[in-house]
Amino acid sequence: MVEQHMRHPLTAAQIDRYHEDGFIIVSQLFGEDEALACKQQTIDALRELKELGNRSGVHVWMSDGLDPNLRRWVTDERIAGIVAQLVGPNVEFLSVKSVFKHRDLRFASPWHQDWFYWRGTNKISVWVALDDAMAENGCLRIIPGTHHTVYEMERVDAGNGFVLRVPDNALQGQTPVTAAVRRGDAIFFHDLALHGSHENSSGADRWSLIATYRDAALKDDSDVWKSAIVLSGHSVNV
Ligand SMILES: O=C(O)CCC(=O)C(=O)O
Repeated sequence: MVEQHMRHPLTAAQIDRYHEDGFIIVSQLFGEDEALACKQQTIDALRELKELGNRSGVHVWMSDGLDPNLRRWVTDERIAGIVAQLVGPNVEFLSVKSVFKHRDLRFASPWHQDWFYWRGTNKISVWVALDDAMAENGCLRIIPGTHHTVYEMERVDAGNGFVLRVPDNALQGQTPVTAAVRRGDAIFFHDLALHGSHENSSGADRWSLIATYRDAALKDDSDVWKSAIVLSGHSVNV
C-alpha cells in the first residue's frame, strides 16, 4: 500500500487539476530536513564550482554534468512517480537549475513561458522550495489555464538569465495566483504555464531548485539537451 502510494501519489482530482490549471502544488514532497539537506548540498555544489553568489543567482546543471548529491533529489522516485502520472509512464530527467535570491539580487522573474527557452516537445518542471517562499521573499506566481495558449514573447535582458517576457499588456484580464509554499513543497508546472516570480524584498535569502523532465516516448527536436537520464519506461531520445 505504501509502495503503491509512492508510485502514484496524486489523486485523480489532482491530476485533473494539473491538466486544467497547468500546475499543481504538492505539499511536503520532501520533508523539512530533506529540503534543508538539499539546500546545503546545492550551496556546496555551487561553492565547488565557484558559482556561489554568481552575478545572475542562477546556475544550470545538465544531466551529464550533474552533481552526485543533486542527482539523488532530481531522480527521487517521489518526483518521478508524479511526473509519470502527469505525462505518462516514460519519463526522463533533463536538467536542474538553482535560483538564489538574496538582499542584493532580489529580482522578480518576468512573466514568461519556459517552452520558448527550449521549444520541441512540451516539458514539465518541478519547482522545489528550499526555503519557505511567499510574496515578500520572491515565490512563484502563475496564471491558471495559460498552458493552452502560446503567447508572444519579447526579449529584454535584465542580466539575470530571464531574457524572454510576455509584455504586461498581454496579461490584462488575467488572474495570477501567488504560489506561497513551505520549504519542501513542490510546484509541478507545464512549460506553457505563464509564470514569473515576486521580488525578494525580505532581506533574507531565498533558494529554489527547478528540475525539468519530458515524456521520453515523444521524439524531441529541441537542441538544448544532449543527454538525459531515463527514470522510467524507455526513451526514443537517448
Ligand atoms: O524561482 C524563481 O524565482 C523564478 C523561476 C522561474 O521563473 C523559472 O525558472 O522559469
